[in-house]
Amino acid sequence: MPSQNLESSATDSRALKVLLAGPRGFCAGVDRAIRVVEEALRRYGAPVYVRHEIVHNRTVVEDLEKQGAIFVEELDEVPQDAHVVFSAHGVPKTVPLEAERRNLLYLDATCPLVSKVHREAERHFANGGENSRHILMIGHAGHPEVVGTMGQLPAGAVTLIKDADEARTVQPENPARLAFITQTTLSVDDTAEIVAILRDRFPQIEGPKREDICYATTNRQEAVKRIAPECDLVLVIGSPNSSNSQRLREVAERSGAPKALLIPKLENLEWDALDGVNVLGITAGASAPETLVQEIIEALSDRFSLNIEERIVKEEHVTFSLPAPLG
Ligand code: 0K2
Ligand code: SF4
Repeated sequence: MPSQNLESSATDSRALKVLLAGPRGFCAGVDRAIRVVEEALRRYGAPVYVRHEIVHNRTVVEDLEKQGAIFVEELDEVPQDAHVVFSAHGVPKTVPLEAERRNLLYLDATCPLVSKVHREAERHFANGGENSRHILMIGHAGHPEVVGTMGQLPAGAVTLIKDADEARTVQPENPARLAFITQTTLSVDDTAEIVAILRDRFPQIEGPKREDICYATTNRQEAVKRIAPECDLVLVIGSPNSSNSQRLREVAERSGAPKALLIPKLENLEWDALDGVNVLGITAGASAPETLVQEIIEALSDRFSLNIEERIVKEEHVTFSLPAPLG
C-alpha cells in the first residue's frame, strides 16, 4: 500500500497524527462537469446558465459564478437564446425536450457513469413491450440523480426502493419480470444488503453483477474504511447536500471511528472538536476540491505539531472527454 509521510515545522505545539485517505475528492465525472461549464464560458462568453448546482459543492459553484455562470433550478429561469448546462447528476428526459422546444442551446454534463444507468433502465424497459421488466431503483427519494434516472422512463415504470425494509415489503405486479438499478453514490454495504434481499425474494430479477455504484464512490468508501479504525475523529470535507460525502461520514463511523463530521470547509470547523483527538482522519467527497483539504491542513499545522501520513488504497486513472459540442 503506497503511503507518504510529511512532517510539519511546528515544534512546541501538541502532536497530532493526520491520516489522509486516498483516493479522496474530485472524481472524473465532477472534473468533467466543471470543465464543461468552464469551456462553455470560454467559447460562448458569460453568462452561461447551469441547471442545478453543477456538483453539490458551494465552493465550486461560487468559483464558477465568479467566472460568469448563473445557477438556476429550472429551465423556465433561463432566458431565450442562452446557453444552459445540465448538472453532473443527470436530468429527466423532459428537460432536454423542453430545452429543444424553447430552442435553448444546451450542454449535458451528466456523468457518463450516470448516463450508463439511464441506458440500463431503458434496456430493461424495452419500450414497454413484451420483453419489458418493471424496474426497482435503489436510491434516495428526491435526490436529483434519482429524479433524473427515474425520469428516463414513463411514470409507473420504476419503483423506488429506499432501504432494506422496502426491499422486504415491495409487492411487484409480476415478480418474474423485474430488474434493478441503483444510484451511483450509495453506501456499498447497505446496497449489497438490499440487493441480496431482492435477489432472494425475486430470483429471476435482472441487474448489474453487484450494483451501479461507481468506481469513485467505491474507492472513497474503501479508503475511509481503512483509516477509520485508527482515528479518534474523521473529518469529511463536503457539502451537506452531497450524497456521496454523507455516505463517507456514515462509513467512517460504522468502520470504527468514534466520531465523523461532515464539514463544507475550514470556517465550519469547530476547534473544540479536536480536543482529546490524537489521530485525525481526513477525506473529501467526490465534489470537494483538494484546496479545501489543504486549507484545513494548513490551519492544523498552525496549532499542532503534525505528522501526516497519506494512505492510498487505489490509484485512479479514469478521465472522461467533454461532450460532443465541446470535445
Ligand atoms: O453525491 P451526490 O450525488 O449528491 O453528488 P455530488 O456531491 O455533486 O458528487 C458528484 C456526483 C454526481 C453524480 O454522481
Ligand atoms: Fe460519476 Fe461517480 Fe463521480 Fe458521480 S461520483 S460524477 S457517478 S464518477
